[in-house]
Amino acid sequence: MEQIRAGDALLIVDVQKDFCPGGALPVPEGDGVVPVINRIVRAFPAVVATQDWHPEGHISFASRHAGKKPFEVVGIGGTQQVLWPDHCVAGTGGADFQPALETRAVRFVLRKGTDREVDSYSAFRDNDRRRTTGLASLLREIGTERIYVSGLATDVCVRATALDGRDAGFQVIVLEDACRGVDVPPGNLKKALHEMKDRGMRILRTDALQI
Ligand code: VGL
Ligand code: ZN
Repeated sequence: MEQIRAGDALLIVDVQKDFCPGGALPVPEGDGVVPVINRIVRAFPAVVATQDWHPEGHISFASRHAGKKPFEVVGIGGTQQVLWPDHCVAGTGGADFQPALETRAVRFVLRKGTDREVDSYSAFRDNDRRRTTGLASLLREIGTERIYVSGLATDVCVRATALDGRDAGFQVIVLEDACRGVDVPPGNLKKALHEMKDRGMRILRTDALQI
């Protein structure tokens, strides 16, 4: 059993309508993370939730690129970018938290992917690694040592957030049953879980938490 303690923070990554069934970029069973997160959220001394929050015409939208379709990959300024359907447009209903998500214990909401010209999968920095979001400083400032990661999608934003969190010097625990993956291309979800394990992250189920 894992004891939650002072210095722990829960990150809830992108649990938004557009990533749930019926949304613009649905993650299979995306809404399945909601009851799991709701059950554990109050046990954490600090909770940060992120929202993917793109301006219209965002660089990651296939619609921005003539002749390209969602899920194709293009090279943009030296980084490989998967193209997605338009999703999580700032201020639209699709960018809202999934309505059943318990947000009362959320202390900070961090919006990412707000620059029209660069994507940000990670809650810590943009994909081109030029700019941080300020999250690492914020977490340090409030005394965070360990972060537990939950949300969507395991192989995209959860993965990038977990890896960058570790690079930023935090211990990282990925809560496997509190995440769901897009698995595009197929096999990507398994690959992401292996990669996180290989890089020293602990992968835990929420029933192993003492709450
Ligand atoms: C995400 C694809 C595009 C995510 C965000 O939150 O995992 N996936 N933008
Ligand atoms: Zn996005």
